[in-house]
Amino acid sequence: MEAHRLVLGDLSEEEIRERILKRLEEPARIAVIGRPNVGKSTLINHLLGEERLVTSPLPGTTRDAIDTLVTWKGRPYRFVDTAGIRKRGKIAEASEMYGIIRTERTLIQAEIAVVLISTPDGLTDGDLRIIRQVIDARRGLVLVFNKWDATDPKEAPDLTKLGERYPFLAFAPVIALSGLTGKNIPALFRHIDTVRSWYYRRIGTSALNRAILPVVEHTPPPRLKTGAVRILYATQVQIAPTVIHLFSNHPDGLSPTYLQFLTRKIREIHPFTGVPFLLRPRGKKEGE
Ligand SMILES: Nc1nc2c(ncn2[C@@H]2O[C@H](COP(=O)(O)OP(=O)(O)OP(=O)(O)O)[C@@H](O)[C@H]2O)c(=O)[nH]1
Ligand SMILES: [Mg+2]
Repeated sequence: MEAHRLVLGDLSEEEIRERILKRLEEPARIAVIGRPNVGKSTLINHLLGEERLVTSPLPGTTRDAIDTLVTWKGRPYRFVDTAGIRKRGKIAEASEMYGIIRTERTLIQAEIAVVLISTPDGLTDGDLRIIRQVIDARRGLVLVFNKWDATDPKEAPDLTKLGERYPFLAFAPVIALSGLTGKNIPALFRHIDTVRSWYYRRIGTSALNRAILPVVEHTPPPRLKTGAVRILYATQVQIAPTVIHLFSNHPDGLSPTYLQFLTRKIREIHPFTGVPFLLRPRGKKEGE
């Protein structure tokens, strides 16, 4: 799944900076994904300003992923349209599986996933499954409520409440959009830029520990029967996607709940907007 990761290893700070800058000069790679018929091809068409991609009211029009290079304010963005999934009677379930595989394939090459949700349909289980795929692949995430033009303003969802209702989505920017009319497309690019800059963000070890250690001291991990679980320090070991190692005398004693709590606390200082980062416990003895 890691097509473009930057493992920091023994790289010097300067080498890390150079590699990040080189990556950021390349076109942003964006996967446009979502359930059939949510408007993926229409959005990319609008960006292109021409009818190069086939859009139609039938799900499954797009046979293969197509790359589209778009220039916005002088910067290049490569959008990948995910093929629609043909649903036909008995093969509906198989189609759904193909959808998951195709989404996964598109995600491998992408830095950022723009997940389209149909506003008139609301957030469905199918949408949530696709969003979880993005989080599992740890790609940058921008949530888009598309077809906003087709919703009665009185019925429109309150997007500022989404993170309260679904706390696991609170890290991601969410916007209203219409790929048909082009409403809010500048905001889409703004959010893509923000998420991409966090996707390539390197937080130095001392800055990271200034964010973590006071929290750990104030609210240490729950004790095990065998003794206290201590957190020694944290360090970012990978960029794109972000991986942070958390060194502890009992790495297996850190519960998912505590890791989520620490993740939330890190985000209060280093928001990693739209970036689902991984906090991975690692073993180390004190003083080692
Ligand atoms: N009102 C409105 N309709 C839209 C919008 N975007 C797409 N549509 C309509 O929704 C239908 C599906 O659009 P597509 O762009 O083909 O959707 P898709 O996600 O590419 O579909 P598949 O490739 O089949 O998965 C078409 O009838 C579009 O005209 C939008 O922003 N507003
Ligand atoms: Mg399509």
